[in-house]
Amino acid sequence: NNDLGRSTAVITKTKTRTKRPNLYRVLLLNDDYTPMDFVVHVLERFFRKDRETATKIMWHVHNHGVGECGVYTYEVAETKVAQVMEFARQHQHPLQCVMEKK
Ligand code: NFA
Repeated sequence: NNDLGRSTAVITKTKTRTKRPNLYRVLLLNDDYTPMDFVVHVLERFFRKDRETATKIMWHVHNHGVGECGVYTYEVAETKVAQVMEFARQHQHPLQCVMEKK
């Protein structure tokens, strides 16, 4: 600005608005055929679980029909599901992996 020779500066401050992303649970579904060791391996390889945690989740899925492997943003969850489904297909196991909005 410049009023009557008095020079001023105008600083515009942009407000930061941090949006929380939508989150998605990635779930494994039980079936009668996929070997328990294979499920534990999937949890270690694609969901970065240690052996003990992976084994707990595997038993939870086996006993309850479904269990949570992790919570991710949309694109990450979508990629995990695709990777697990392709890996199960390659090994001819019927293991199913799905995602659901939290
Ligand atoms: N129910 C499978 C079995 O008895 C093991 C399994 C666990 C499969 C978790 C899928 C998910 N071999």
